[in-house]
Amino acid sequence: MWRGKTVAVIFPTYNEKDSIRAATLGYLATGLADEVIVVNNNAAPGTSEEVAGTGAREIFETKQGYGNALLCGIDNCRADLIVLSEPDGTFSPSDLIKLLAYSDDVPVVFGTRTSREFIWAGANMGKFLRWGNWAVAKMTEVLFNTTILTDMGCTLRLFDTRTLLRIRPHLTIGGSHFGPQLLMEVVAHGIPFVEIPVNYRSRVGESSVTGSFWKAFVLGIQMIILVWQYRLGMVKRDRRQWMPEEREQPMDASLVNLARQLAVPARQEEPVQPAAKFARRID
Ligand SMILES: Nc1nc2c(ncn2[C@@H]2O[C@H](COP(=O)(O)OP(=O)(O)OP(=O)(O)O)[C@@H](O)[C@H]2O)c(=O)[nH]1
Ligand SMILES: [Mg+2]
Repeated sequence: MWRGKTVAVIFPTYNEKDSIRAATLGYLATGLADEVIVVNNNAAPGTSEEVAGTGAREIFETKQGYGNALLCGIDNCRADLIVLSEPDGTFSPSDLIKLLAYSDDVPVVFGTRTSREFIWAGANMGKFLRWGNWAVAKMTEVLFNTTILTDMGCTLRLFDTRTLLRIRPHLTIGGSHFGPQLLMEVVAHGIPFVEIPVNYRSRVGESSVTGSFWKAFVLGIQMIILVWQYRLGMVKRDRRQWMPEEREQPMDASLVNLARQLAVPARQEEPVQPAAKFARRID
């Protein structure tokens, strides 16, 4: 729960049997996620057993593909805020609070995996992937005059559910470049967003997409074609633009006062005894 809004985390899963349990428990342990929805996309045998007993809801999507799996999760989610993530150990549940903090200001928060300080040793974010993602994102930023963009395909993203309901009819890609299409539809609908750095770690198990240079290369070309298709108006549709008045009103004064009355008084800290604190060292 975040400021009275329910929060759901959606995991598409295909080949994450060895990491899905820890990832699920990690998000639930934050105390911020009300629900974890695991979308089993013909996943490796044993995945359901790992999910069982964690408290996550497992649903099944037989149509193969990253996009199909995420869309199935979105269509089966009723939370106010929807977070997309992966259960492969690459993302940190502790980053959830960072996404939520920005959701107070904008209805969509994209993660970026290309900030150097947030890329952990062993993460699959070498020069080609990092600069490739950065270049296509910068191209998109310039072509559409958006706010800063440095990553096209980071799964870790937060959406106010109203934004997903609006763009849902336009989401048609069932495969790996679903992520860039989701981003382009947010842009095409004029939905305000921000991009924030998120931790990116090494994957548990084999990557089936960006682990292979050629697969990543083809995905990059598909991303560039997709962006230009949007730019050249080839994905013309009737889109209801996001209006500035759709921004949520700031909490009114009565709510702020009520929150103050309900707040638990701060705990009185024990006064620190300097002598005692340093006693050991003085000895
Ligand atoms: N490759 C693949 N992934 C799927 C499929 N269905 C769901 N997924 C999920 O898509 C996510 C991305 O797949 P990964 O193998 O982690 O690929 P990756 O190299 O991390 O790709 P990026 O996250 O784009 O860097 C994982 O959470 C998968 O479980 C599918 O049919 N194929
Ligand atoms: Mg992954």
